[in-house]
Formats: sequence, structure tokens, C-alpha cells
Amino acid sequence: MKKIALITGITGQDGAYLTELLLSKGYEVHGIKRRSSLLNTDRIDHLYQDPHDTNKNLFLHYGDLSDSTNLIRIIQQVQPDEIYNLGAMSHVKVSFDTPEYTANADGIGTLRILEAVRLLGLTKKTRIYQASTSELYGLVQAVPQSETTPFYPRSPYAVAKLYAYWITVNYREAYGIYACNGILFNHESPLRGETFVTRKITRATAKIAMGLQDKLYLGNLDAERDWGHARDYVEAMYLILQQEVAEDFVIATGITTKVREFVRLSFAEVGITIEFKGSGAEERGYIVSCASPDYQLEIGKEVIAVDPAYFRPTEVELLIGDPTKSNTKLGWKPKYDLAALVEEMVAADLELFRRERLLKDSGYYIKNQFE
Ligand code: NDP
Ligand code: GDR
Repeated sequence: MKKIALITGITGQDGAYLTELLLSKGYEVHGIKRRSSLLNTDRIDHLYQDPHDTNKNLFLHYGDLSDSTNLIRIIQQVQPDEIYNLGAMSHVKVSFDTPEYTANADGIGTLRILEAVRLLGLTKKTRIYQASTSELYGLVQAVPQSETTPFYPRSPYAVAKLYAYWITVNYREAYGIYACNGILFNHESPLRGETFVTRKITRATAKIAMGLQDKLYLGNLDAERDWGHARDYVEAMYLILQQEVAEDFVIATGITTKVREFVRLSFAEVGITIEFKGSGAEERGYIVSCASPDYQLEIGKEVIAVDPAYFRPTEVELLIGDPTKSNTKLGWKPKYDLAALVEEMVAADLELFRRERLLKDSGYYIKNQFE
């Protein structure tokens, strides 16, 4: 019998990689997508067959985590063996601007899924994965952070996810639902949203190298993150739902890197060496050498600047995960290291902007979204 999975947030970074993984394992996959004025299925279009094909294994349903009746109807119709709740307003900085919406989608949205499973009498059938986050650790209490490290959330996003974490634990304990938290540390990929720091840096690296952008403005360069590859992390999500007993797991690489170092690694991929001078809001990054004959860049040019607009009212300075439990109990180990991640992201963005460069060189004007 084919297993049936339902994924909220299927149009996001993780949703796309998880869909690919589950389809490759023979699952029938259902996803909830939001209605938007423009098409928003770019990341999964390559997996989505002709909607009129009767043999297809991927189905999309319109829905929203703020809409209980819609969630109940979809879950009733799909009767999933596994639900992966990945849908969320996932941008930490934006959550300071939209705290109430974030609480509704990320916090209460999780309750709506759990409650739908309970109301529909699916507590013995349906397993639930909750996309918890290293942001729960927030203000550093101890490092490396493990399943037993106390939480101290530092943003409306993290506070909403804290509720989601505990309501998941509570429904497991109260109703015996197989419901688990994956406490995932940052994971990135070429499919990462453009406003998260890694993708912002790899896109800018490609554009600056190709003469399509002058400068990259960033916020806190001292923040340290434990970065992995999304492709590895969705494997962990799947494994978490295949255990005998429902438990929560930290998924991380155990290595942390500063934002500033990620910038250096990214530019090094195109043969450019960056040197930083100054500190705080006055810090700047300059090109000190350019080894690639493909890119004609001026030595000494200032290409990185700090814009305090990107600082957060309360910041999470240091994240470094302890993946011992997932390594031993799940047998999970990441295949990518940071160097391989950066290499893949920069290569993908170079490919993307080569096309833009070609259009520009052929005389087609491309309007920048900020113009
Ligand atoms: P993305 O931002 O790429 O994707 C989020 C998804 O949620 C998108 O499909 C989005 O739809 C959907 N969504 C947003 N709001 C709603 C809503 N109200 N109702 C239904 N769907 C909604 O995030 P990631 O793929 O990176 O992350 C997946 C999950 O994992 C998120 O919950 C995130 O908070 C969490 N997480 C992520 C980590 C990371 O490093 N990537 C680390 C730890 C946790 P649309 O495409 O229409 O915007
Ligand atoms: P994060 O990711 O907040 O960790 O949340 P993000 O990439 O946004 O920030 C990482 C760190 O970089 C610093 N930073 C900047 N961040 C952004 N976005 N833009 C900038 O210009 C910039 N300059 C410096 C930030 O201050 C921060 O310290 C991600 C999301 O995927 C969450 O959904 C998830 O839960 C966590 O990872 C784990």
C-alpha cells in the first residue's frame, strides 16, 4: 500500500525537497498551497505532472494555516499517514513587523492541524512532524544546543514556534498522537528564499561578479549560524516519522560560522578575496584580489556595507547544534559540508544571472525591483 503524506508549506524550500524525497520513496504526496495573485509553485513545478493525468502522485489543495475548516476538510479528504507541518511565516525579521499574523499561522496553525487530526479520529493513524527551530534557543543559555537545552525565544517568530513546539508535545502526551518536533538549525540551498542571508549573499556574489550589482548591504555580520543543506535536513524529517516511538530531535551539523565568513567563502567561489575593515555599522568589505579572468573588477572597490535597517530589535547571536541524538538514534548524518553548500548555491546563482547578463548585453533593459 502506498503511503500518503500531506505537506503544509509545500511551495517553500523544504516543501520542495521533501516532496522530491517522498515521491522517490513511492509516496502519494498532497500539498497545501496558498492562493496568490502570481503563480507560486516554481520550486515544485518540475515535480508536478499534468493535472489531468490519472496516474499522478502529487496533488495540490488550496488552503491556509489560518483556516481551520479548510484544514479539517483537506485532512478528512486526504486521510494522510503522515503530515509534515512546514507552512509558516518563516522570516525572523519580518515577524517583528507582523507579530499577530505570525502567531496565528506559526503557533495556532499548528494547533489547528493537531486538533483536526483529533477531531477526525485519526490519532492512531496519522503521524505529525512539526517544523520546530533552533530559534527557540534564542538568547544563549548553553552551547552546543541539544534537546535538553532551555529555550529563550528572541522574536515573535520564535515565540510562536515555542507555542507550536509545546502544543505538539502536549498532544503527544495527552492523546497519544505520534507527533514530533524536529528542532532544525538553519538549512539552505539554491531554493532558499532570496531575503535569507545566505541566498542574499550568493545572489549578490554572482551579480557583483557579473557587473549587475554594485554593493551588498547586510546587517549583523557577527551572527553565528550552524548552516546545513536542506536536502540533508528533509531526510531527517522523514526519519523522525519512521521511529517506533515519537520523540523530538535536534538536526544540525555541529559547526558554526559567522555571517562575515560566509561572505568570504561565497566570493572566494568566484575567485574574489574580500577584506573587511571597520566595525559595527561602519564595517565595510573591499575587493583585495580577483583571480578570475572572467570578472573585471576594480581592486579596492567597496562591495559590502552594513545597513542598520537589517539589524533586529533582539538578535540571536550564536547557534551551534548538538546532533548526537539524531546521529545515534536516527542514523542521520549530513552529506554536505558548508564548502559544498556554498559551492552549489553560488554555482546556481551564477547560472541564473548569466541569463540576465546575456539579456542585458543583447540590449534588453532589465528593471531592478528597487528602481
Ligand atoms: P519557506 O519560507 O521557504 O516556506 C514556507 C512555506 O509556508 C511556503 O510554502 C509558504 O507559502 C507557506 N506558508 C506561509 N504562510 C502560510 C499560511 N498562512 N498557510 C499555509 N502556508 C503558509 O520556509 P522553509 O522551507 O525554509 O522552512 C520550512 C519550515 O521549517 C518553516 O516552518 C520554517 O519556519 C521551519 N524552519 C526552517 C528552517 C530553515 O533554516 N529553513 C530551520 C528551522 C525551521 P508561500 O510559498 O505561498 O509563501
Ligand atoms: P535566521 O536566518 O534569522 O537565522 O532564520 P537569516 O538568514 O534571516 O539570518 C541569519 C543571521 O544573519 C544575520 N543577517 C542578516 N539576515 C538577513 N535575513 N538579511 C541580512 O541582510 C542580514 N545581515 C545579517 C541575521 O541578523 C541573523 O543573525 C532562519 C529561518 O529560516 C527561520 O525560519 C528558521 O527557523 C531559522 O533560520 C533556524
